[in-house]
Amino acid sequence: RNERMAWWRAARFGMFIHWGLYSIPAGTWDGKQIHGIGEWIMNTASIPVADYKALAPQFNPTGFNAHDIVALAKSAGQKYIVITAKHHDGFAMFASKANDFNIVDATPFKRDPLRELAEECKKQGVKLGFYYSQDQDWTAPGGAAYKTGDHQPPTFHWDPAQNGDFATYLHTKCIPQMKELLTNYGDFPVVIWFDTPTKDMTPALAGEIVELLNQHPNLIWNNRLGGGYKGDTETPEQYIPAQGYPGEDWESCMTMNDTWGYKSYDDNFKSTETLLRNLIDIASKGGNYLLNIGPDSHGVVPQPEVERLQEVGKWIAVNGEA
Ligand code: FUL
Repeated sequence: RNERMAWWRAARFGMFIHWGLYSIPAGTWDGKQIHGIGEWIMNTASIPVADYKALAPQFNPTGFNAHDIVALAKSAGQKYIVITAKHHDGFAMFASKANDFNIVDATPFKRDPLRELAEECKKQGVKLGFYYSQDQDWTAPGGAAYKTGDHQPPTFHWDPAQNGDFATYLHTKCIPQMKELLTNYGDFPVVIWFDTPTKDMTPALAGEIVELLNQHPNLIWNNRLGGGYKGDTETPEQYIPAQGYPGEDWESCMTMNDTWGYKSYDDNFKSTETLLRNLIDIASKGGNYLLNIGPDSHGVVPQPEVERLQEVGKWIAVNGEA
């Protein structure tokens, strides 16, 4: 374990990337600004599955440039990147034979950004991990959903197209896609970042995923798989624990504004000074800082985020590694 965690413990600072179809509505649906975090828009606005899926043919993010994103992370002093391979909306940002709701098969873009990032990360010496929403999936039948709108228990689904059996979803989409992610990208991923487990993820079902993870003994995964598994890392979200987590590996993930996925009108950006103070606070308590960027629907990183990362990097260059 210590050997496996060594690079991660030394890294201190990483880049989180939330990017997907939700960058198209960018916080607005049917002319209304939708409250809350941008990547949750399908759930918060109860968007029907067919309407949400209709975003895919509009997704052509030709401004995406893996070289520049990896170079940006490097210039900021970030040692690893974790990108949303699939968020709760169920859309795969990678080539997937297991499910055709993916960026290669369902969009005019037809490129696999994860592959491009993997190649650049290898070239530029940055590590790459994948976020994968293993439990919530709002477009696959049987995928779980959290309630944020007026959805009815027990499933919290809002569209009959979401109804189905969770184990079937797991066996036909989640596990096959995890296999793709774990085998198709060369040296990567070094991290799998799970999220938002529900009670659907029983110990037995989670155990099937763990069996797969165990075939990759150097892989680091977080404490959000579900089914009672603790994983390798604690994941305080949007806060810095006062005492850290003595004796544990932990990573505070945080946004620069108030959303993970791009929202066109969220300009509530923290100052570079605040970001630096967070980095120093976290590092001094033995944790890692996973700081998010949210590229827009063209694949372009918002300028306020670029500027802040570059300024953080300049401070690190002058004042030494955190
Ligand atoms: C949360 C998710 O529901 C958010 O959308 C985001 O991905 C955050 C990092 O984790 O729990």
